[in-house]
Amino acid sequence: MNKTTKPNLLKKALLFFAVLLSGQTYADDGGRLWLKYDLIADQAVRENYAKSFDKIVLLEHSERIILAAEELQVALKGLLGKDVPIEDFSERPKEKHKNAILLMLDQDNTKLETDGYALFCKNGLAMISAQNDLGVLYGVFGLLRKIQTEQTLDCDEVENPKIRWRMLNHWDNANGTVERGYAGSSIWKWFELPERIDPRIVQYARANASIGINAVSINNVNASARFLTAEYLRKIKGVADVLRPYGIKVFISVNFKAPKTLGGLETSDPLDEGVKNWWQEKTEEIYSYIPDFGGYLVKANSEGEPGPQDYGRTHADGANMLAEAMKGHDGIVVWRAFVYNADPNGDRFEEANKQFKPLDGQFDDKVIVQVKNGPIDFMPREPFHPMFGQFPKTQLGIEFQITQEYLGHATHLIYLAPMFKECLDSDTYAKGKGSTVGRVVDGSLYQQKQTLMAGVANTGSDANWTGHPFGQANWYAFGRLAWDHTLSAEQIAQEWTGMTLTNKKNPEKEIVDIMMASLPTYINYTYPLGLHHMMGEGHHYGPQPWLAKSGRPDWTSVYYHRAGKDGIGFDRSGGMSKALKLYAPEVQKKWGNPATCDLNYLMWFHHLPWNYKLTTGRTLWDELMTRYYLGVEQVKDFENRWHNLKGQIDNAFYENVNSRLKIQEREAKWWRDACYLYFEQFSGLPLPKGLQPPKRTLEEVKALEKVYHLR
Ligand code: BDP
Repeated sequence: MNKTTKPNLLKKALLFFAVLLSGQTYADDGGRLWLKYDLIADQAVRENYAKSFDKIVLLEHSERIILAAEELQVALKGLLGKDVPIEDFSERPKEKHKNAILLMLDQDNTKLETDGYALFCKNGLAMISAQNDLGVLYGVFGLLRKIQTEQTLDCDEVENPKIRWRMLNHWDNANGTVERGYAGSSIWKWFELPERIDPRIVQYARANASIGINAVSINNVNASARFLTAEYLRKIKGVADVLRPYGIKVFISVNFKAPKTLGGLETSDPLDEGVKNWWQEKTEEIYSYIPDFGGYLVKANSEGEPGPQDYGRTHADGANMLAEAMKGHDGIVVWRAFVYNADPNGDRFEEANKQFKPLDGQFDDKVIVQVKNGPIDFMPREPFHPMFGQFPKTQLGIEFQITQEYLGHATHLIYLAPMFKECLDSDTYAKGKGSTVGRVVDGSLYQQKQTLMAGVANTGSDANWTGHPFGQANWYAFGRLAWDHTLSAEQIAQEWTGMTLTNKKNPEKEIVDIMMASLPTYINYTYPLGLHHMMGEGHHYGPQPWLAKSGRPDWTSVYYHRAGKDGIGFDRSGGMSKALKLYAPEVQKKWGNPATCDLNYLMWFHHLPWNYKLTTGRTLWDELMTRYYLGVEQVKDFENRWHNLKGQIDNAFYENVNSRLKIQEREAKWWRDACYLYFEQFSGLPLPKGLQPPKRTLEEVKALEKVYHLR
């Protein structure tokens, strides 16, 4: 290289390459995620790439472009077994090159947007150009994805992110635990920061950059004010410094009462001058540590968290006050719409719309209102949240849950991209046909400037990051969809499988097929036909459809399924609540009639007799039971198909999934038996022909859940 890289960058680079390489000397623990860079097994494919790449040429010189080049160099060494030198031509940009990968900035390509990249590859030349150096880094990962999945290099494409903020929300606590985390403890290791930065944070940053994630909120939305103390700000700065080279900005979840608890003020009223000043000073202090601080994430007046309503103020008052404190900086305020504290007897489905509708148009430009994909709470299948499409004057972002709180934690194999897609592709009809949730969220429907897709992270200190090895695919898929929500779930599954497990046609297809069938399978043995919220109390694991008493009626199961002698389901078309009215007329029309309502959402909107005849030709009871039983058979089928993959993919990965599938089978039966035995008391009907009743009793099945509450 003609120019020397800065020493701190070199040090960091060496550190992470050391870790990267050390991962290869032991059995694969999954820690390298989809960035394995193992030698491509097919010699012909490998040599074909190798002959095209004799050098990496920098036509621009910046720390991040050097980082990108070094990533490329390490990857090519691993994938092709070839040392490809990096050469700096930034002062001789006119020179011609052959068999090279060119990294450059390009301000003239009008198709390029911020952070996007253009990738051209033909005849031994690959050119990656972008408006900024982060785009170049993304382009490098884009090219690597093609090589890792063994594509022919013949391309001329421009990739721009559809969404501005592609964010992971960590629900990590100061004591190292992770709320709803199933993969070990927090990756941040707060007690070691800032003196010791765990090298895994660098790996984490690389993985995120490789899928375009550019923002991370580091702590639980049920936030401790401790994260705003100088002590913690120094720790957060330590994290931010490591994430920055990879283009990732840090956000902090804040506790709305912090002016009182931390600042010693009398109040935290957002309209109080002292409170405003406190936030302004706090914000300046944060920027003095983290000059590119992303902003605040706020859970307010929800599930007991403090908020502006405690002082008779609105969500807009609270959010705008924080936005005001951000003025003069690039930061934003992400204000969550997951609120349901008003009326425990009403339908939670309606609460966010009720509280936010009068505020449409009142939020500052720096505020994004973050709405969960569905109206209740990350259930395995929810209709899209009725706020989407109904808030033309508010910048809405979407929040998915990547961690599997209601989806079997880390023991069930579930690929979540089809769930994310189902929501993003749903038509709100807000501005006529084609007004999809994806178009609300990417800003194209209402021309909103700030756009956001957030996912509650599933990462932890487990060696493979996510507990269940397939959890990695969900992290990957979330990032890819945040970048481009029009990608298909199947395409993303193929990419991930190719990068992580195998590019051989048959096993790859088999794995992708299992992934694509996994969510419907889980739903079959847990929540068929739109049933929801019947999980074990508190821990949210396993079935508890009999749960009838809790802190609030809408924390029970019976509240949601409403099973009785007369039938089952929550009639939101007018009978039990009017929530369906929150949707556009076209949606109401379709879902409002049980004959035309999507079967997947049936019990979300209708209460129907057990013998109600469905479009499948079966009665409601028979269909429910058929699905419960089918779900278990599908898991067994996954197990058999998985066995055939032995020897065709990494053995540690194989064994890990194999043992988890056994748990999944046991628990699928648990769900099936619980739901059959419990609902049978009301329906009084036999199982459809050919299905065998469980050998255990309802009491025995209930006892399985009780174990979770023993002290
Ligand atoms: C629920 C979780 C709870 C979270 C809450 C939220 O059970 O732990 O705090 O969502 O999103 O699903 O705020």
